[in-house]
Amino acid sequence: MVVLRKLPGMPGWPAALGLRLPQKFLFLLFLSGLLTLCFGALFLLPDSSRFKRLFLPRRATASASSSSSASSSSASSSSTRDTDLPRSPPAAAEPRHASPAAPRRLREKLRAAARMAGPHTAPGSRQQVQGGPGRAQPASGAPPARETRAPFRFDYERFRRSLRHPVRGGRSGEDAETRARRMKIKEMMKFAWDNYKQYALGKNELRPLTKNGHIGNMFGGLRGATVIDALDTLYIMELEEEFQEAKQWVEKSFDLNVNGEASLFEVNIRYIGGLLATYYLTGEEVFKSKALELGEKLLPAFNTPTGIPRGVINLGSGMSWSWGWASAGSSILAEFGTLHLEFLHLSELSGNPVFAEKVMNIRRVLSRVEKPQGLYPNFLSPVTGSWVQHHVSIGGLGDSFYEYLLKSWLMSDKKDSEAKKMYDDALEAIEKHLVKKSAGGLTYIAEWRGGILDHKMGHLACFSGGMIALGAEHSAGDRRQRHMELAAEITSTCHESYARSDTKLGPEAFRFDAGSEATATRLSERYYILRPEVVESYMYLWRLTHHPKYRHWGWEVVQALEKHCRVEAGFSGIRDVYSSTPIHDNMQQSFFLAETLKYLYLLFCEDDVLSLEDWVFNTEAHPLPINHTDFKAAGQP
Ligand code: DMJ
Repeated sequence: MVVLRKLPGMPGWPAALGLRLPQKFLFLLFLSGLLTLCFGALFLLPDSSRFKRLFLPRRATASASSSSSASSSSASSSSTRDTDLPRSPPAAAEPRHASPAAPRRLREKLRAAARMAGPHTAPGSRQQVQGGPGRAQPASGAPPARETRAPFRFDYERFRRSLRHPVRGGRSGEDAETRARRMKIKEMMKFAWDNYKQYALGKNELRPLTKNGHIGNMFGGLRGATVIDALDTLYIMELEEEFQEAKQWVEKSFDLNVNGEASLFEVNIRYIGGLLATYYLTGEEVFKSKALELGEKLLPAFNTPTGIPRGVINLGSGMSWSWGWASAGSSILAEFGTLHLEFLHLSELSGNPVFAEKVMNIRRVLSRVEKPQGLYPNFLSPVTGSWVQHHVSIGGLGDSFYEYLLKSWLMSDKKDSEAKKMYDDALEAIEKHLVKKSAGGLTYIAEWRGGILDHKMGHLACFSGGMIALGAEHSAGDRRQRHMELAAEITSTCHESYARSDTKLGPEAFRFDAGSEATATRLSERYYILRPEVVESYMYLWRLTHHPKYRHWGWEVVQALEKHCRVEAGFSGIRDVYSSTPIHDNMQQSFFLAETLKYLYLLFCEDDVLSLEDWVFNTEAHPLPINHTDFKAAGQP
């Protein structure tokens, strides 16, 4: 109407009826042009899928699907390098609606949309995962695109048939003492859970002295870290009622629509790991869908020039950044190197390769970057892909990166030979440069700062006894024997760090200098926060050697926990392991239920409970299945 009024000599629509023939002709010509323009615009508007569905013939949907997969193929290959990817990509399925006869501009526009949607439309993608800021859903809340193929479905029954042992074991034959000790650990788990439930359900951890909950700032507004971390332990220990309580909380109260700053690493190992493991153990869909939904929320952290994710992500907005304390905006080796196992399973369960692509890209960057003396420093720039500082450690900041190399290979049923080679090479460099023997004959793994050794081992580094033993078990000849000995020696050193304290619990870090041997020399390193790494190594060494000393040492830990950490309403860390009447830190860490108690329990189980032939444990002790059947090392070329 506005246009009509502006035309010279045309006062309005009724007056147009009185026009002469050439004028009428011109007017009709103009009108038909205008209509064509409007009709065309319906297709070119960004949110035009509803109109297209109305106007395009049905068969166009199917015929366009092949061209959509071609365009999405190029999308996936460039996705991890595109820093400008939108956080909520447009509907990935839109190209399926493009008619082969649609104008070239339209087809180009739709292809561009698919490119922006990136990996969500990668070839072979059979299902869009719902939820999260990165989710692929039709724009403006339009109904989901019509699928032309059957939606992807993970075959849970087939997976269960592929296991070699019942998950909770099937053999008996243990002696009465072993059974009694296992039952004691089960009682400790029930006590830890019951108190958490009573005083802190829905918070992240229990504060057992003040009998309330702790939320903290590690999980970006997510709650219930202890619930998620405890689920699989409750299940394995056959604490059925308690497992149901935890499951109900997940179903009714676990809210993923949060808006806060989370550690990518912690959310992955505790929440995604815990949910995935519980899904595989029970087949309950709720755990799978929550894991996938949360996994989608983590994807924006990978939008960096190298695809190396930043350490912190806002789960609501998708904004991500590096830790303030990490030098020059770097990402941490143990954080971005500890995503591989969980992300492969997210792809396996969703049929969406995006997760596997993200971690395979991390692998690519790490395998190409030059390593000083073959070692992996702990700080890498997500912008340039180069090391920022030459600090190397098998303890904090480095630890689980090495663990995940070995376990990626094991989880792939030994097909992922690249991971195995990286693990072997890294361990060789560690043996050559970092493994030392103290004056008193204790083997330890030192830290390395630009070529200078720091003769210190953190409690965290004590997981390495178990890891090296697990790797040795799958090696041959010389290397097998050498690594098994190294693993036993390191585990023994870690045991010494416990044995030399008044509480028989180990300090946060211990040193081998200035006359000290496996003891903390600084006040700030004397605390114990219910960490699992030492009992984790006992569990692996027991399973792989059956030497009774590992059960004996594990039982010493149980007694020390009972004596020094058990309080009226749960278990608490202590501030000084060298004090026989230690002060409590008022915190029952969620990893105490996920790891410490689980590894202790498994130490007193038969080997077929969560058999190492069927499962690898993620770094939070959540069991993930080995791919005996068809879950190929997804994302590999
Ligand atoms: C756990 O959250 C994990 O084991 C992680 O890899 C590092 N350490 C803590 C427990 O000590």
